[in-house]
Amino acid sequence: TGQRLEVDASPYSYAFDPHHTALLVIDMQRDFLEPGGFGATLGNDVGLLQRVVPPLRDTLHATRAAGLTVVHTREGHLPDLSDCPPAKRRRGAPTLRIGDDGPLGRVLIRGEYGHGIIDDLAPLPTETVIDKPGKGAFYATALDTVLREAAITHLIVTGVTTEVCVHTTVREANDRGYDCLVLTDCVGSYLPDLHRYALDMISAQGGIFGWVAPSQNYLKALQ
Ligand code: TIU
Repeated sequence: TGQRLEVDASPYSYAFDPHHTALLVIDMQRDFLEPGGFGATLGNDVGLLQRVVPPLRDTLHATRAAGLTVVHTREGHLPDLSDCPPAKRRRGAPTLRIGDDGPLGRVLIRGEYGHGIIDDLAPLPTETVIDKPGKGAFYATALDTVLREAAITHLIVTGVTTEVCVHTTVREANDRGYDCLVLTDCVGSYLPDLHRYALDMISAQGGIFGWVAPSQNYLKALQ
């Protein structure tokens, strides 16, 4: 019972069967979106990511209503930091390092308040949440197995940040044979220029990593 929906996208129309497509919501955690979290410790203005929330909330609700699979991810580490490469913790000159005590709890540590997904996008009990130690959602996780067991071949990609965890994940997914559509208003960055270039990089060269489109075009296809 193949169904074929089409999204007006760049570089050309993105076709998907909703039974074989998952919405991937990447790292919409307080640690990236709220003051005092990991993103803020790196020197970023975390307010820039807030514009992603309303369109992503609408996209999440419409996707659930249409019955598609939804998968959320969270970046973070075990309390003993055994899954955190020392190089990641050493990098740069943050105000607090991974594992340090901060206003949202220990920075980027699983189970802490800051590690949680924001209330507006809280996962349902039926939805898979993938905890990942890296930027890419496939590295050292069960994501590929989860998707293959659900016969998922297409990914609608959302979340933060565009040129970091979203990009790494799209590249990993593309190499594993998934067709990715990135929703341009449902991904966001602390660095607007890099956001634009990151989206261009995905759709360039005939869709070298995948497709991009505004969420309204995807919602139109779902209707
Ligand atoms: N720093 C930054 O832009 N992003 C991250 O560290 N992780 C994610 O993108 N989730």
